[in-house]
Amino acid sequence: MKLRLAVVGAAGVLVMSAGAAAASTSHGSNDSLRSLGAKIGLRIGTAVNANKLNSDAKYTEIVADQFSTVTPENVMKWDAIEPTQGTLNFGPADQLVTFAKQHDQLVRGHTLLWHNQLPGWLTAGVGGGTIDNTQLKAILKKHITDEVTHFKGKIWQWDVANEFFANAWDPHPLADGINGDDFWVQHLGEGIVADAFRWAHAADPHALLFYNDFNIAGEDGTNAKADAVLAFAVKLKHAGVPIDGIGDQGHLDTQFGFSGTAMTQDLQRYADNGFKVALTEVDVRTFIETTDANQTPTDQLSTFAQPYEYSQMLKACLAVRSCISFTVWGFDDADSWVPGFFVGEGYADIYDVNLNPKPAYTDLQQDLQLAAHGAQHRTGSGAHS
Ligand code: 9MR
Repeated sequence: MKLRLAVVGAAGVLVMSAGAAAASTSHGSNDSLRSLGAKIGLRIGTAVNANKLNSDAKYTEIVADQFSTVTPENVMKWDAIEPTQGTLNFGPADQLVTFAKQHDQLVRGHTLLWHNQLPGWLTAGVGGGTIDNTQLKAILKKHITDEVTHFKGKIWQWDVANEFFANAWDPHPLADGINGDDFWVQHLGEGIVADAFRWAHAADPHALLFYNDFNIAGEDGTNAKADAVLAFAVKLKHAGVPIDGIGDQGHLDTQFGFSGTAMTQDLQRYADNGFKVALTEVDVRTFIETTDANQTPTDQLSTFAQPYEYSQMLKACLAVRSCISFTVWGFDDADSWVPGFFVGEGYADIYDVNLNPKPAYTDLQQDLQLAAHGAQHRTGSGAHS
């Protein structure tokens, strides 16, 4: 079913249409993030909570109207796709893919190879010794092949491998920066990353294949992780591994420093080495009054820092021609993963808990307006006028 929307105010507030005056939503209303991004070839995306899509009308309208690419927040992960070994459950992900097609959106597939959200039968089998490493590799190959084949032709970018590199706090990095404690690296060695790209490419040769991670575009003080990812990706490319792009997740926290300049430089460095780049999971969290359901920040200054960091990330993407999509990791605070993962933090998204746009939304919209149209020419600024 196509959603019909009518009025979208300057701040992106949606008003339901009763009928004939409704504008088609397939390309978003005029001031929507997606429409503005489209003018410069940039896709604006969101992670989608599949439980809300088509069941919460306002949520669904915003997804349709504001975004030109969608990422399933959870329903394409292995535990969702194969909760019981051999029984594949593509239903919820198929619904999102159908929705995206109806609304002229492209899909970022997320994610094929990760240490998290693995099916219980798999981790139990490996832990209990009933799945040995040879079997594990065959099971993984089947998983990637089955999933990519199922969605063949319907996925724009796949996050093939996710979060393989060590952070400063991880105790056992390998020589090239890969996390030696990663589940897959421990069992199958780091060559499994290249295998995953090859298997995905064999199943859908037209999908863009991405390596996805956090703190790999200027957020890491030493830049060691970004350096390691770049060197690794270049090595794969030279070895003929089908890797097209690098995704920086962009999960920021206002309590840490952040340099938009460093992000721009790192994104450009990937681009200069022949990779497409994408901001894949953008959000900016801060400390909140935890007793307040509205996720009000504890510090007034963070209500300025939060939209500022969004804007800096978008500008970094805008500055790099190979940056082809900018995706927020959920658009509303009510659905954010942040309060459940970081004690005392929230306010991470661009819409509030009641699905109203926040200053971060307006900042992104203004940045895109300027990128799309430039500033209006001044009149009356001449010496004699
Ligand atoms: O937002 C996702 C949350 O709903 C899940 O519970 C969580 C489980 O691992 O994964 C979250 O998404 C993650 C993404 O898939 C990969 N990068 C980090 C994201 C936030 O944890």
